[in-house]
Amino acid sequence: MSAGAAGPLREAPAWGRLQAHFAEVRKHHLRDLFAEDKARGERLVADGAGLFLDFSKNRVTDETVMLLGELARERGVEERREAMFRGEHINVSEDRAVLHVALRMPRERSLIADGVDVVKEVHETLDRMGAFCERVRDGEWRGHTGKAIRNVVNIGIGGSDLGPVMAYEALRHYSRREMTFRFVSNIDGTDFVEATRDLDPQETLFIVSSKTFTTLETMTNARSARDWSLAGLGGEEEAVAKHFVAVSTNADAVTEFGIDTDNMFGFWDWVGGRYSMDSAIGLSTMIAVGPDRFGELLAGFHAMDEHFRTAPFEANLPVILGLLTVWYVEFFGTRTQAVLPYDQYLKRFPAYLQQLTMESNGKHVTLAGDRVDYATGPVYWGEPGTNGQHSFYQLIHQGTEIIPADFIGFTHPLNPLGEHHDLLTANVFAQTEALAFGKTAEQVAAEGTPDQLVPHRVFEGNRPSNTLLLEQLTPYALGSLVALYEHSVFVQGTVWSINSFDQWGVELGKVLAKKVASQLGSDTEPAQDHDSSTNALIGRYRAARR
Ligand code: G6Q
Repeated sequence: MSAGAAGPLREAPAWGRLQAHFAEVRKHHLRDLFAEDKARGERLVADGAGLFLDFSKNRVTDETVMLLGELARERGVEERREAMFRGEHINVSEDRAVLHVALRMPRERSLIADGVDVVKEVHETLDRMGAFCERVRDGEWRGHTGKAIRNVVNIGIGGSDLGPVMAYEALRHYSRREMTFRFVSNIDGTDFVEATRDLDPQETLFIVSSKTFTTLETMTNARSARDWSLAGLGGEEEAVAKHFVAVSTNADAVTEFGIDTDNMFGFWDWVGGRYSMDSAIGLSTMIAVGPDRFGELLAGFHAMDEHFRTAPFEANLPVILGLLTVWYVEFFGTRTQAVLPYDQYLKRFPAYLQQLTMESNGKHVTLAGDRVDYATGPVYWGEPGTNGQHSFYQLIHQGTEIIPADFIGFTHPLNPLGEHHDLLTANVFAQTEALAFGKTAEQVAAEGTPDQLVPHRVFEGNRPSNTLLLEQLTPYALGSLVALYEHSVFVQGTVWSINSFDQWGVELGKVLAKKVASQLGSDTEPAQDHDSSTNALIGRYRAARR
């Protein structure tokens, strides 16, 4: 079977078997599944690349796991995975290879894609990045007035922002504490103004991160940054050279902006924005934690890539995670997936995952261009625990929807402090236990609860969760965790036969605002060439601004 050539999903033999199987499984409560099978909690687990997954608290049996594996095989997950690793153009709508896995291949590897050894190019860029980062970190790279760089501001949006900011926050423990890192993404001027208000332009380096170097938000912020720098550096144009570097695939646009290509770090069209935090887009991360730690991050990514490529489906973490999502979306009709990291450093991880998952699998046509007749990517969302427990967990426990949840915990804290870590981890285990097993009316009544309150205090349970347990939030662990979700997205997208690597919905937003912007700012009355609502809103705004 050629990659992506799977037939209609509902006609897959395993799909029919899963449907019949679902009719049976849905009747079972997790309480019974655990009571009938004492080894369940030790059997329905998998580990790899430093990550342990307990998926026993899901609404599945061994047969479910086997059938989902069959479905994955029938849908061509193995073939498509190999095609991705070989550098074939599996991103069919953009006719591109999808090779983020090459970004973390070790130096001694080689991968020829479209006639070029991409691993060699990756390492050439990593070496240049490393040399530059060391100069900045050592204070050797001086600003225009001779001062060392103390502040780094990454300007980018979407894939050129969410990865860097998430990684910086996640790895803050390892970061150069005397330096300040800021991230400007929004075209709302507040973002830039607040990010720079207490910074000295003489000590500030801007990294303009944009694959295309044409994105409205980023280019607008970059121009404001240049004005801000020039104003603070005496207005000499050559000052820009010492305070701006670019990360992009568009050398012409970088030059036109006034950044010397010597100060540009490139990447390639086969790196999607949301898959780029381990490319040169991670320059701010590398300045923060240093090239060696960045190398550990890449090693974690690579370890998960290898696990994904080689582990049998039944023991393959991204395959299991991706297939469980398919199982809930298609058969239980769930529409959202919570991700709940019990680590404060991972506070931006859910936001990062939102882009990775929803921009990848928020699609309604198949690779062949037909409208799907099944649901695709769910909404991913979340907040760090335990904070979320004091707000939205109510709905996960007692709402009318089933919300599968991934709990992420670590055995070793980065900041040991009294009992904090045991208490934090106790909450992970207690929450998943409560979600799975709930509390019956009899149990509630036996606690002496007045009759009229019993229904309010019953927890039905039977709510699914995964527990991901890692040793410590190291750069390696972060890489492995991100790659886990990248490949889980791949598995889902392949089963659904959609292209997880294009983003036409996001492209639309990039052009829509341009016309309206010219109408908001024009001196003459603009043509009323929108619908009545949009025309009236433009008129109201113009009147208010007059
Ligand atoms: C990512 C998306 C999108 C993109 C931004 C920024 O997969 O395509 O989020 O990263 O729109 O694009 P540039 O890097 O080209 O500025």
